[in-house]
Amino acid sequence: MAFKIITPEEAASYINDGAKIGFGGFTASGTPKVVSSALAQKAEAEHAAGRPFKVSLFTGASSSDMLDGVLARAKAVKFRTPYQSNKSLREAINANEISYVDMHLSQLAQCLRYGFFGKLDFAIVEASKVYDDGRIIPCMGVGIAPTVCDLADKVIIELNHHIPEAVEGFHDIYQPADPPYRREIPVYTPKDRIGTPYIKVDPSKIIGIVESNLHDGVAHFTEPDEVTTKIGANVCDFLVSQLKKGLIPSSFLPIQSGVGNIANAVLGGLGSNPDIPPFMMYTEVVQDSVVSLMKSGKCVFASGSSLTVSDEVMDQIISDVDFFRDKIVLRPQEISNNPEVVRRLGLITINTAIEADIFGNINSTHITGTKMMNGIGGSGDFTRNAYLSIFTCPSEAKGGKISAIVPMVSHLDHSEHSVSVVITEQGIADLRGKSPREKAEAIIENCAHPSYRPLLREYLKLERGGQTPHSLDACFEFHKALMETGDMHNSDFSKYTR
Ligand code: 0RQ
Repeated sequence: MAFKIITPEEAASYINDGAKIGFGGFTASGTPKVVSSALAQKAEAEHAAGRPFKVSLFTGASSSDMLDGVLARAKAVKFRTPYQSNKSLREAINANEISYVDMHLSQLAQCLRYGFFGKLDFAIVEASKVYDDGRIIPCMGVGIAPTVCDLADKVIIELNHHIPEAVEGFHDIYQPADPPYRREIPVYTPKDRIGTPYIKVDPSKIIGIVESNLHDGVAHFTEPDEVTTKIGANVCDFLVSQLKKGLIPSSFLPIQSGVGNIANAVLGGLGSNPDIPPFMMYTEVVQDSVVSLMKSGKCVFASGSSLTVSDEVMDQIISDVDFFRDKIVLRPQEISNNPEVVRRLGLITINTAIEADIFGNINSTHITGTKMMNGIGGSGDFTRNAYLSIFTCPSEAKGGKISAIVPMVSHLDHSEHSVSVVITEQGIADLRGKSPREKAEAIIENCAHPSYRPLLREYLKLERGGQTPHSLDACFEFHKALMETGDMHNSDFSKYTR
């Protein structure tokens, strides 16, 4: 080995207060796991000695508790982008202790190259194999790893022995040229490989190799319940109806799906529906359900930025690497989520909303307009450029006290111009070709929970004309009722006049 083996503590010792660190990986998959804990301990020691210590973190997407959690609890995070889903970090963000920039995932690598975030001091990336000339084979998540290895002054590699060297060949590493020299990204089908199976790092920048032997720690999804199963069935019914009408080509189109319990149930539904032909995925996260669909032959190929699977499923993949090698490609997120490629391939995109309004605008990120949940993630990269963009959510949350269908979203992530279809367990609102008034009728009638439909209709009666019949006095009455009484059912539209 041409590089020095160092301990996590030695790696952390090079990192000083104010450092900007770019991490490889995407979700927990491929996220470095051990230097971050040593860094958290260093931060705590520095704080105990009365000295400041905070760093800026740039990752692919969410990471894991081994990175975001330990550093947030050590109060060691100054700045964070582009996405997170960690409880401790979320609490610190919402307590305004961390500067959090919620970004489209496809844009981060290029924004770093353009210099929009200043200079990166360190890259910390996980690898399954390191060659003496500086080529590294990532683990099962790529994210922004190639870009941060190029841009950072110093590189620390975590060599994770849990992922076998045999995963070499799963990755396709490609970075586009920057404007004004960028050409088209030559991905014409989800299977196309356009780059190298390795990341090339300048060997002179590698400080050392830290060894680890750890799972990613991805938890199993909960089994679909009645509501998520019904949402999955509604998505399938909709797609089958589109196939039968010839509005989706009979060979079908590649699918993108978000993460989470609903997305898992939707994919399960697609897998068991005999009217859906075998399909490919062009997505960011390949999750447990996709692996099952590959084994059954329903999903024939998946392109993503990570294999975000439970530890048990990862072990199955590792023990059967040759079965999966020609069925999966792992790309940097600026390619897996690239708007140009998404538009060209004609994706059917399925993402989850926190709330939708009656005109088809979507809030994916903020609770009651103020508190950050996770972030927009890749949902905007895909939605805006989809062949068919679908948003799913249960019609109500928190035991019915919250309606997911509201008069006006309290935060806007995806506008009505980008959203083709809204689906809840109640039904399907196909918004294509509909005016705002027609959209409102379809969403209230088909998607809202029956206990909220009369209130939503009362809201519409307050309209004062115009293309989009809002009442700006009353549009947040649902949210006000929730904040004041704890239940959106207590919305009272009689206090507003037309
Ligand atoms: O709360 O955790 O306390 O039970 O939100 O909601 O229904 O379990 O759904 O896990 O799929 O998450 C939009 C957050 C949905 C996610 C969101 C509460 C609800 C529950 C979770 P509890 P569910 P999911 C790919 C694409 C944006 C990024 C994206 C997300 C918790 O899908 O972050 O799409 N998406 N990325 O009770 C108050 C409401 C609520 C609500 C739900 N209206 N008000 N609470 N909840 N609706 C991923 C990547 O980019 C990597």
